[in-house]
Amino acid sequence: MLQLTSITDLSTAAVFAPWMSNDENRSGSPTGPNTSVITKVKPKTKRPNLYRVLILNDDYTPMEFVVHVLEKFFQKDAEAATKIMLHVHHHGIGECGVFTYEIAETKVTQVMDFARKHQHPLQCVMEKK
Ligand code: TYC
Repeated sequence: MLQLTSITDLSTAAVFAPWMSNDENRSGSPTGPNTSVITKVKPKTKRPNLYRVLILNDDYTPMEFVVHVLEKFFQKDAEAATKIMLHVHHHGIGECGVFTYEIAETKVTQVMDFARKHQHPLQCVMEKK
């Protein structure tokens, strides 16, 4: 007879080793006749580290250029982009988005290259959340 306790969720699995008799387990200890070993499988999902991409205020970059950057690289519509730009203008710094490390790094590089190409001093940085 197989002694199985109830399996209550999908992360629970029975592990059977076909080369072992039913009265031994992986530690080699007998568990008694006709006994199965139930092993829990841990879901191994990890949340990625997240990074804020921020832009900084300065006295020279035109407001329209900052709005354009937010539309072009951060998929903001005109209203959202204008709000962020004005927040940065008044408070000195503001969030463009939150991304995994590689994406955040790419955004920072894209914005810095684009600002430099147009000879604006706009600064863009990333910060771990
Ligand atoms: N302060 C700039 C101006 O008055 C506008 C500006 C806003 C610049 C946001 C940078 O990240 C910035 N022209």
